[in-house]
Amino acid sequence: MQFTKPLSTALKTVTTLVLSATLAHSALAADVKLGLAAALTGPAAKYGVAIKNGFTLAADEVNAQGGVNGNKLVLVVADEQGKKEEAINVFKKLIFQDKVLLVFGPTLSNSAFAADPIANASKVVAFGTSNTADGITAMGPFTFRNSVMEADVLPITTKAAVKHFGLKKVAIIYGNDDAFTKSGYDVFKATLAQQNVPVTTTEAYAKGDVDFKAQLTKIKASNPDAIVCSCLTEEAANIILQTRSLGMKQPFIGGNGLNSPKLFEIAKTAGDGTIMGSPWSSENMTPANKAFMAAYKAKFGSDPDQFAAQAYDALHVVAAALKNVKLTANLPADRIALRDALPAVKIDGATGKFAFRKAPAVKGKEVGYDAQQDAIVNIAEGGKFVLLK
Ligand code: 1QQ
Repeated sequence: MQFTKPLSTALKTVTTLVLSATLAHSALAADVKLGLAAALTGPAAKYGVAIKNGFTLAADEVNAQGGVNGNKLVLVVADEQGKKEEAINVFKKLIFQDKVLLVFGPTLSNSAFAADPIANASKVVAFGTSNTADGITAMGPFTFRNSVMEADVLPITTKAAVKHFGLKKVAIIYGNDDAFTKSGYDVFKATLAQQNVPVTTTEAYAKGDVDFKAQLTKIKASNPDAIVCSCLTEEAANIILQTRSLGMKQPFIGGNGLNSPKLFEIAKTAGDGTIMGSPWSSENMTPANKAFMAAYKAKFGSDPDQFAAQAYDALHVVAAALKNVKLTANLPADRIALRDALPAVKIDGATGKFAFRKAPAVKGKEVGYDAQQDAIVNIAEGGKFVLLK
């Protein structure tokens, strides 16, 4: 080697080389940042906090076992408050500022319809763990979900409820300004028509309503055998309580939104007899679910719910995909590589056997992936959901 440069310059070159070698090395065994946009405040926090807990538990488990390919998973959590505008802000922060590899969330379908287009435009996976409305994965090829859509769950739930109670006619109540409650309503309406169950009356309410007496009085007058409720948990709990105060004894049939312990914190045993479909049950005694439930209780001091279970499974799905991704520290390429590794993942998790299913085709558009998972039907007894046998 010829020493043509002054010594100080040569030293600088060496230092730079050493530094970049260190950087390249740390890029290989680095932190993998995964964003989580969840409703941690506001009414949807009933779901969002359980979701955050599920993710934290799973990430801690993966990291305790050495991470993924030696990389530590780091969750970057942001509160989207269950609001569309906040979901947009939080997605932008996670994608452009925090530079996460993927974004989990948001909590509500309503917010996903606002925020997921940003992820798709930025070629970053938006992975919903609680979005069950129709059309979520039609938003683009970067939208994935492991939440089972209402369209898959409600026909099974309705059939079981009709048989269990011998229902002849039902009334419907639903929220008409939320993507999830509206989508659940559309599915219930089609399902009831298909199963030849007449609807005595259909009543709607708006987000934030707390008094449902006007709608319930009409439902009472129509004398249904049961009430179908496409509602989020807090509204459902208040509707159930007000139904009882009007002297109505009908059982309820609901979707995914009802599957929260919060329903019973408010409605107590007034909710008994409610039938609801879900991929997850605390009575599902598979080794994976037993381990999940015990670990959750040990860490958070309370029992998990469906939303915690789906979040927990989603982290394990992404960890499984990451095992097959060679991270390069080229963020846009890594984001796409992770997207391409996801569809093949299959796991046996807290919610049972899980696989992805390509979303129904939309003309002229690329679509994402839905959950391929069986739903089970639960009934509320003594203030909690148990398997309907
Ligand atoms: C949705 C839902 C809610 C119940 C989320 C917690 O399923 O908004 O799609």
